[in-house]
Amino acid sequence: MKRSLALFLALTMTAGFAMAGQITVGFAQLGAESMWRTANTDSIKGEAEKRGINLIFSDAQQKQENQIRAVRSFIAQGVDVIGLPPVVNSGWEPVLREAKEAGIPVILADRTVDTTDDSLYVSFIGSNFLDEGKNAGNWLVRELKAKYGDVSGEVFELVGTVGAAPAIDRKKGFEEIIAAHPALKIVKSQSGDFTRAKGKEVMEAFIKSPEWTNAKRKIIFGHNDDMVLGAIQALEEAGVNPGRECIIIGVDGIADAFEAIAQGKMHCTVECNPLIGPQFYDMVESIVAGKSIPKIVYSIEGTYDYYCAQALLPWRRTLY
Ligand code: GYE
Repeated sequence: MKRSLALFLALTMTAGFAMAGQITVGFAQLGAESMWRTANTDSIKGEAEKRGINLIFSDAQQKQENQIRAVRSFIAQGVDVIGLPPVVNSGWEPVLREAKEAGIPVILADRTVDTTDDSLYVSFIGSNFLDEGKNAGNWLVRELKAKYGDVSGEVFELVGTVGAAPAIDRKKGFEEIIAAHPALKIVKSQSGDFTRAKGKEVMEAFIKSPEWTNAKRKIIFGHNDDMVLGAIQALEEAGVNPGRECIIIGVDGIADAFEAIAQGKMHCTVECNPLIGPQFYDMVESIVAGKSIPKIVYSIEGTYDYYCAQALLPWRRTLY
């Protein structure tokens, strides 16, 4: 009796007092590691407020165990729908099964999971990371052909979080494209965990390597713009002119990358749209209304280099 009273109090307090008929969503955000993520969080929070949805939001600080704990607490609180951007793609089956058994639909928002049982989540909303890697590779091949007439060079790769879907697939997509050009090779590849600080650290180590000293045409491919911006800082501190001495490609399309491109410090950014709040809650509302929903919803994305970045920077600042 006492226990159930305590449980009742705990539940009503953390659920944020949903009003009758109000939809409650638990969103287990993975962290605040990049500008992409900040924009994504703003989109998820802002759109909930606009629609009058009771959002229970948590930040796992890039730790899977924190995300799992958050999902379990959403299950205990009996939310209507759970939103989950999984920090890494493995190790989710037990907790997803718990949600399924409790009858709570989980939408994978942004990143995917590696499972053979796709009944464990109702849908994935986000980007096609494989295509993003291919977009980066295709832009590079085109650029090398246009600028030098030959497709060769040494790629220094800043990898995202180890085991994360965007890191795995961006690498795969990029490698698929450059595989057709044997003189274009990845010579160094290391994780910068999608953060500016770690991107800088990894670049500092790259600069000291023999591969860097021996490289004839230096190319930097970062799995996100924040790591690339950290790398640019490392290059400048080491007296390297990033725009002139390297070819630099990032992913996300954050406004700071547009600015770096417009300043001639970076060459290209492949778009990855973080503003998925409206699509996410459209889906939540459809689920609650008992409507059927698609299993995958991909964002439509482009690639931006000098002329676009210069012209579009003011517009981009209004987005992310
Ligand atoms: O590209 C990166 C962020 O999961 C698509 O996570 C997202 C990635 C994004 O840290 O900047």
